[in-house]
Amino acid sequence: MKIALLGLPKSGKTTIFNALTRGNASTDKYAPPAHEANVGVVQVLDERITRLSELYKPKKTIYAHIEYRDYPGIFSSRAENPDNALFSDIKACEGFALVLRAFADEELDGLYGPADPLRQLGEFEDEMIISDLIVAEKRLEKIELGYKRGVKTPAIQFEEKVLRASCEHLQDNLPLRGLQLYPEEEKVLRGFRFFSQNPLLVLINVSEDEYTAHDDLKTQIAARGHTVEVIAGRFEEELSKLDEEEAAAFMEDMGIGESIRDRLTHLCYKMLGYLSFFTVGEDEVRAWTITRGDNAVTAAGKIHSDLARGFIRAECFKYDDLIAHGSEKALREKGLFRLEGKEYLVQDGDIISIRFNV
Ligand SMILES: Nc1nc2c(ncn2[C@@H]2O[C@H](COP(=O)(O)OP(=O)(O)OP(=O)(O)O)[C@@H](O)[C@H]2O)c(=O)[nH]1
Ligand SMILES: [Mg+2]
Repeated sequence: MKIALLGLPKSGKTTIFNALTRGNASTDKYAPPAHEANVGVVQVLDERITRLSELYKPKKTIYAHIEYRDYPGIFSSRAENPDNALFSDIKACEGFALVLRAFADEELDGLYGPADPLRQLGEFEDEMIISDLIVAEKRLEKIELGYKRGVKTPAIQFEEKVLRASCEHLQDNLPLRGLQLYPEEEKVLRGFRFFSQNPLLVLINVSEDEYTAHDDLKTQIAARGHTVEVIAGRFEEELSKLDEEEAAAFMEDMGIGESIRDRLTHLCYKMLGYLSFFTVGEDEVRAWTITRGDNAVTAAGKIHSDLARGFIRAECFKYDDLIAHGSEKALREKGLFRLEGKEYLVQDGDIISIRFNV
């Protein structure tokens, strides 16, 4: 899973990136925008995989992972010419985490205006909407040109209709994620990977002494349909440099229950509607990520395209049942070992083995 860390200049993206990845990327206050993203990978330390690995003692244990991509602050009306190469890089990410600066800093306030998270959120959404509008209008111009040359198919006309509706919506300054679409329309738009179609995980970056002072803001941002979390960025960056025991003591003082890595993992899964299923065996215990509502064939395809192509059945049992009853044998005896067909909707915590024939 690729998550883009986005936000206005100097909102604390790299600070949070360092906290997440235990990295050491520069957070120089005066550095000009970088030209590429900092990239770091964080394991999803799902304790269910750890337990399964203890049970099956496989040769390999593979956790899921999240790749965080920390982009320079290019989404601002003040930003100099945005870098188009970065735009397509960002669009390849599955989820967007937007960092808002809520900590005061005399110099940053002077350069970028006071830390006003709601204004930043508005500005960011506006920039996304404008970028999308430019892309949609360019495509419409091309379609028009095609019509003049006699290129007019039902598919292109359908695309035009969907794009016109999208443009109207964007011109009202509304993000595309709020546009009601039929699945076929959705399919047309998906190809463009419009920015404003993505859900946002909003991270309110506060200073340590204001960690608990932002409940109202959190509620307001959540009311706009975003997933939201308050993060004391610089504090978390410092925590990431400590050993676990030391960090735990500081976290307790602050009332932080889980590491920033674990908190963001849960939030990203929630925002994207992702869930985990597992495969187990002597060779490998492994976590796989799919979207809620995906069926057994889609799950099979994650493992290997042959498994989806030649899918016969999914042998399936629940992680919780395995832990409760101790072994696959006990599950079979209790009738908790199921055979599921193509349409079965995979559940979080399913342990699956695909029967297939190609
Ligand atoms: N007080 C305080 N300062 C912070 C916090 N987070 C970041 N900073 C400071 O803000 C400045 C900018 O932080 P960065 O993490 O580099 O911000 P950025 O969003 O990556 O900046 P660009 O990539 O240049 O847009 C640095 O001087 C950080 O030390 C925070 O939570 N509290
Ligand atoms: Mg940065």
